[in-house]
Amino acid sequence: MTRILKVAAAQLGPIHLAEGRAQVVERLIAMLHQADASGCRLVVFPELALTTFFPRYWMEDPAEIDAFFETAMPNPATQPLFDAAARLGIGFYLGYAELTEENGTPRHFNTSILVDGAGAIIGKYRKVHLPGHAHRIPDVAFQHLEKRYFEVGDLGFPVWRAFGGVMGMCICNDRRWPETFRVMALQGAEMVVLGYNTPTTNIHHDEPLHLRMFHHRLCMQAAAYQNGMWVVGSAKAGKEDGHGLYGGSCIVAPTGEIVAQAMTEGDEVVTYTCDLDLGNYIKEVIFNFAAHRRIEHYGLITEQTGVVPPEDA
Ligand code: ING
Repeated sequence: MTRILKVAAAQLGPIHLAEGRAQVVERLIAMLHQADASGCRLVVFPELALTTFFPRYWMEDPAEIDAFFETAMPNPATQPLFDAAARLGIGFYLGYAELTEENGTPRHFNTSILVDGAGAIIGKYRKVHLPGHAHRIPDVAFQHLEKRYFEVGDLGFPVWRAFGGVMGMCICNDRRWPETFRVMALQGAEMVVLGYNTPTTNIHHDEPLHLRMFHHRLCMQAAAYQNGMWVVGSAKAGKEDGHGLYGGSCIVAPTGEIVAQAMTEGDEVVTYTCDLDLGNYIKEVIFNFAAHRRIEHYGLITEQTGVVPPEDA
């Protein structure tokens, strides 16, 4: 029997500094209902979906920084979202800033959770690939301080049996690193869902705008095809207090084809009826890992972090 999962990439428009979590959660619930009306059973919200993309700001006061984090999940602000999803029987992916405490030490992570149709959290992921910088860069329009505000994720790249298949999660910059998807594919992942907040401009390089969207799609399409999996990416988009984030939320088939994508930079629900068996022929032949991979030649990938070029002749 074909395993069908109708999924929604629930793209969020901008969240301004002045917008509280209650207002955002109302927007998320509205998109849940839209997705439900079209028969979706899984809704993918963006990275850091409860607040503005605060790593763009230099902050020094720990209380100011921690105000962007959730100390519990669900919590009073997000409980209405969990309740609405459970009433509808819809699962969801939610990205948020996680503040937790381990052995008396506060820990800060860029986190996502996978919640089932009964409102139970079945999986948690903490962002591994933190882009940007930890120091303040002078004379730029915005900062990208994920390395300052978050620790590197400590949960690896787990997968879960859910929604009739094997599901994986990642977050934003993770999609640019092929290791992310390969590690989950080696565990049988058939769909990886992710949220992202990607600035429309590059503060380090005068990069043509068309390349931003090209690279975003390239990463997800390559990952989908090379691992025979569905990839769903959901943006927080638009101008947040004047700072642009691009949209381009999309659903990518195991063939590498984009089968649905957002048209706007606002709140927009992008849906597709996914056949979870579509990637089988790709994984049984061309990317049959057991038949074709040669791990005896891949050692450098995990033994070496940076580049070591050959000695000068
Ligand atoms: N944002 C961006 C992303 O990976 C970035 C950062 C943009 C890195 C463009 C490289 C090039 O989509 C987050 N939040 O990771």
